Amino acid sequence: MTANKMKKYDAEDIQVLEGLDPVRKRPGMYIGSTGPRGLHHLVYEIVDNSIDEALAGFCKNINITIHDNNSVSVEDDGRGMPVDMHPKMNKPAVEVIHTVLHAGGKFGGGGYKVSGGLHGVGASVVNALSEWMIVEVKRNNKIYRQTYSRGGTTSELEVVGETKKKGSKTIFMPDKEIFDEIDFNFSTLEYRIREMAFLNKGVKITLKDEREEKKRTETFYYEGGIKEFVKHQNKNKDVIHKEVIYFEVKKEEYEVEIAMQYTDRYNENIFTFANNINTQEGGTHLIGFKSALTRVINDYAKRNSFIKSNEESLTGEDVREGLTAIISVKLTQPQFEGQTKTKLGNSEIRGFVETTTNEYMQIFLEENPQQAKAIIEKCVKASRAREAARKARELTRRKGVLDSLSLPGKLADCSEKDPRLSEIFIVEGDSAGGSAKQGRDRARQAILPLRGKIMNVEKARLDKILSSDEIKAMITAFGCGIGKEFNLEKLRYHKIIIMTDADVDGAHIRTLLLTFFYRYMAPLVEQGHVYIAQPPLYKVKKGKTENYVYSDRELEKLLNDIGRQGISLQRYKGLGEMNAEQLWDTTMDIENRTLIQVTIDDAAAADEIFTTLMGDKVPPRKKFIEDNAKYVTNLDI
Ligand code: 28F
Repeated sequence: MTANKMKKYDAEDIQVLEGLDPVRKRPGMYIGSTGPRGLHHLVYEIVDNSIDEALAGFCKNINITIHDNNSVSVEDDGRGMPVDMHPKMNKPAVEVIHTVLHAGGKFGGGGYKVSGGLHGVGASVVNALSEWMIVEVKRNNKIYRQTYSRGGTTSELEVVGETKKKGSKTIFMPDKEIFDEIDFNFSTLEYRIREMAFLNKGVKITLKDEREEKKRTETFYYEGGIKEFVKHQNKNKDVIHKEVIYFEVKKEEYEVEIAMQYTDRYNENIFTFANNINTQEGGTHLIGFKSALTRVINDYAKRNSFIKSNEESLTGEDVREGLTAIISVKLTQPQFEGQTKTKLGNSEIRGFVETTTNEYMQIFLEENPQQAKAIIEKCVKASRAREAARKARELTRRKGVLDSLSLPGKLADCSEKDPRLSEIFIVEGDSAGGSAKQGRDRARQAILPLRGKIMNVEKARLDKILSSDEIKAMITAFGCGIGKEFNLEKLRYHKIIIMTDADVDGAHIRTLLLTFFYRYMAPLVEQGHVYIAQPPLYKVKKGKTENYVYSDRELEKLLNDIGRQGISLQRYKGLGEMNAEQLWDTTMDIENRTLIQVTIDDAAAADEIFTTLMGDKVPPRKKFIEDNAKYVTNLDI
C-alpha cells in the first residue's frame, strides 16, 4: 500500500471534538490507570505518532530519552507536524493536535491511511496529564516551538531557529498531581519499543536512559522485521526446522505479514497485531491463520502418508504445538472490539489471511520436504500425546481426582461458597501450612500447603504434568480445569495467593507456580486472580511496641523515625518462623496485609521471560539474571 506521498495533508484534516478536562478528571478512561502502566502508556502514545509517520514512509529514526528528572523526550525525522492555521479553530495545527481531544486525521479519512494510535487521541492526552510539555517542529526550513501544560498552552507557537532538517520532537514531564509515582522502568519501555521496531522493519528506534546509576542506551533496528521477532522469541528454545517461514502480501486496502517457526516446546506462542496494536484478544486475522494452518498441515500429512486417511485429523492444538508465530496486518479502517478493544473485528481480513496462509504454507511445505517432515512429525506426536493426556485425564477423572467433587486431602477448604468472596493460599511447606490453617479466616480462606518444589512445566508435556500430585491438587482445588479445557467460570476462589518464604527457594517455588499458571491457566493471570502475599521481612521491637516492616526501605524509614537505640531486630527468613497469630496479623488479615497482583502487560514479554528463566538454556538465564539482578530488592542470600 503506497503512502499518501502525493496528496498534501494539513490543518483542515484535523477533526475537532472536545476539550481536555475529562482527561484530567478520569485519566483511567484514556490511559488505563495512573499507576506504572498508565505512566508508560504516555510514552507509547507519543511514540505511536512517530511510528505513524514511519508507517506513512516518511520517518526512519526515532529517539526516545528518559531524562534525569524523569521527563521523557521523543524525536523523529518525519515530515514535522503541520503548523499552518486550522481554519475552524484559527490556531496552528500543531496547537490543535495538542490541546483538543480526538484531534488528528486518524479520526476521519484524512491524514494517515494506516494509524497505530489506539484511538488517535495520543498527543492531547499526554499534554493533559503532563506538568509541562515542549513541542519542536522542524519544517519549512524553520524550527517552531510551543509549550503546554495540563492540557493548555503556555506559549504561542514561535519560530526559534532555521534548519534544513525535518521532524518532530516532544518533551513532557508527567504530572505528579495525576501519577502516584513518576519512575520510568527501562525494561518496560524496552519490551514495547523492541516490539515496535520488529513490527516496522527498517525503522531505527533508540532508547536512552540519562538517569544517574541507570545510564544505558539500546538501539532497535530490524531489517528482517517480524522474521527477526520470531528468531528473538525462539532464541532460547530448540527449533525443529532451520528457517523462519515468512510471507508478506500487500493489497491496496490491507497488508498481511506472517513469520513462524516451530520449536520442540509444547505451548503455542502466537502474537497478533493490527496497525502495530497488539491484538491480545485475537480476532479475524488469527481465526483466518488458524483455520488455514490446520487445513494445510492435515492435507500435507495425509497426501504424504504421515497420517492414514482413515486416522482422525490433527486438531488445531496439534498443529500449533510449539509454534511461535507473529501475524501482523495493516488496514485503513480497523475495527477494534472486545473487552480491552484489542480484538480485530474486520471480517474481510479473515478470508484474506486464510487464503494467503493457505497458499504460502503449501508452497513452503512442498518446496522444503525435510523441514515439512520435521513439522508434520511434531504435529503427529502432539496428537498422540494429546490422546495419551486425554486417557490420563479420563483415568484420573474416573478416580475422581481432577474434578472438584473430591478435593485433595491436603486442602483446608473455606466454608464460603461464593468464589468472589473466597481466596486460597498456596503455602510453601507443611509447617507454614499448619500455621496458615490455624490462623486463617475459615469462612473465606482456604489453605493448600505445597510440599517442596513443583515440576517445571516449561519443558514438560501435559500427560507428564498430570502425573504430579501437587499440580493435580491445585487443578482440583481451583476447579476450573487446565489448557483448552480451562473454564474461568468454574474457578472456586477469585484470589489465588502464593505465599512462600522471602528467600531464594521461596522465589523459585513462586516462579515455578507462575510458570504453571501462565502456561496452563493463563486466563487466571490475565484476569488478575493471581496474587503474591507479602510476609514481613523484619520485626522491630522497641520497649513494648512491635513493628513489622516489609522492605529494607521501610526499615530505614522506621529506624529514622523511632531511633536506633534499644531496638531488637528480627529478620524473618521463612514463614515458619511466625506463629499462626503473627502470620495472620502480618500476611493474611485482609485489614493489614499487602498483596501484589500479578499482571501480564505483554504476552510476548512474559513468554520471553518464562522461556529464558525456566527453559533449559543456561547462558541466557545467567545473562537475564545478571542484567536484572540490580533491580531486585530484598533478595535473601
Ligand atoms: C515526537 C512525536 O508526533 N510526529 C508526527 C507528523 C507528521 C504529520 C502529521 C504528525 C493532520 C491530520 C494527519 C506532516 N505533513 N512525533 C510526532 N509527525 N502529524 S505527528 O500530520 C497530522 C495530520 O492527520 C504530517 C504531512 N502530512 C502529515
